[in-house]
Amino acid sequence: MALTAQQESLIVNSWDMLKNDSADHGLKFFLKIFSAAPAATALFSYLKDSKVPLDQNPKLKTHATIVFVMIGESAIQLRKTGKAMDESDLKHLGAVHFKFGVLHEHFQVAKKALLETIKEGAGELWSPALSNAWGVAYDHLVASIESQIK
Ligand code: ISQ
Repeated sequence: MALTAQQESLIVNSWDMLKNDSADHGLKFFLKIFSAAPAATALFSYLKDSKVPLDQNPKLKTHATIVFVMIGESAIQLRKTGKAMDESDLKHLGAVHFKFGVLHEHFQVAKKALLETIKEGAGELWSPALSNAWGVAYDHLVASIESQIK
């Protein structure tokens, strides 16, 4: 299902605010995933030999920021273009997730973590409708990535 105009404006308004703290939200998003699925830390080479705690790892923060911004920008461009992501970016993301054997249930763990992060970050802008709109956009992105994997 595509985004409605109302869902789009909920996303645009909240992203305007959330993107200003992308690094903190991104890190929080990743930490939530790792607390739900500790084995996921093994996917990141830069975490393996690291002695610093996860929440103080600068490489993790940088990577988490990139992923969080990518998800946000994907939601923003969905209504503009009808696509969650450019073909070439999608091919790359499909290949990476295929390589690591990512399954649908992993994406669901990340969805829960993302929606919790947005709830904590959106403050007064948060509503069930906002959460639902982000969920719809996220599902589009995941469906696009999964279409590359299958
Ligand atoms: C894969 N893609 C996005 C975020 C992630 C967080 C933790 C583990 C794997 C991930």
